[in-house]
Amino acid sequence: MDDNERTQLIAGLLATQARVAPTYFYDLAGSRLFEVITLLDEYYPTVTETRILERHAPDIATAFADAVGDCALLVEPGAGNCEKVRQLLPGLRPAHYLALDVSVDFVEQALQSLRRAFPAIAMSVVAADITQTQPWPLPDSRGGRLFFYPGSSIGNFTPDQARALVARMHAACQGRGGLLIGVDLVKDHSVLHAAYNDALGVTAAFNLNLLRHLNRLIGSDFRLQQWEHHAFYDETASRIEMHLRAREPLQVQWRSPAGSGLPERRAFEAGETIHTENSYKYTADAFAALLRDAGFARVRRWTDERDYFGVFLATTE
Ligand code: AVJ
Repeated sequence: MDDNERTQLIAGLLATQARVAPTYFYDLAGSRLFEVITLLDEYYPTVTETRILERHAPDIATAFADAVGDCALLVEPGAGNCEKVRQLLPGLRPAHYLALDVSVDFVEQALQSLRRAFPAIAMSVVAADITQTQPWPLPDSRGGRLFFYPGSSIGNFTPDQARALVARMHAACQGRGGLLIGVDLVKDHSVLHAAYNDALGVTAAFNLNLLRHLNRLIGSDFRLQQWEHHAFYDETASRIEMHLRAREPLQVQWRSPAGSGLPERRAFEAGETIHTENSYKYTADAFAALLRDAGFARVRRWTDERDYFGVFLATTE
């Protein structure tokens, strides 16, 4: 991490409502904890999406081919363990699979077994956080491009930010391509609440682990026993909010980049929080409208029996 990122991170900690971007959940332990979350009974999104992809991967590949032809480049931002793309590769047969992720080592491990299973497909990983504004490091490709953005990661953005990100993907398709994206849908609040407040406390550990990560990144002295997990559904905003809440009055110190002029400590009152994540939920119609507003010409959707989760294919034609 560079000083610019450190400065942004510390500015977030100093804000009246302290905040840290959810990107910082995913150090090695955080990535592993997230994998455990996906195995929990309460956390329905991953299994539900996987079932939708298993069932409909052939239709999805056909729909893409009908709209734009061969897939020259399949790009997966935030690829993580690369498990979901396995479903797609046999039908889609892209010439090149490019994983973009902040944790290159984690993805590189996953790619080793994927390469053995699909030797005909070129595979690579590049370190990139697509939420940062730098141009995306995409290779030239002849033929259709497909962005694959599963897991409802799009839920971490506000709807305006989400539309802007989708519009960048649309632009990066260069007139011939698509976006295959998974989105968590609005549903009974108790189901949503339980998904972020699991009985085993894995989501709490995942949230608290962010403080360990910060301690390494900015030399802070967060003590985990002084904090607790707090997650709730805000119906008006249509989002889950995750926070870390101070159990008692406390002080935190860190090292700010030289010359940044940023204070190197903050006091938190008991009950004050650090906002660590938003996870927006959409209706299927609202999300289809967002994809069209971002420039895509055509949208197809697949869902599960309970309408818990949506998989959308948006194409340029
Ligand atoms: C990876 C952003 C989709 O919002 O459900 C899971 C992250 N946070 N449990 C989500 C998460 C707490 C997850 N996303």
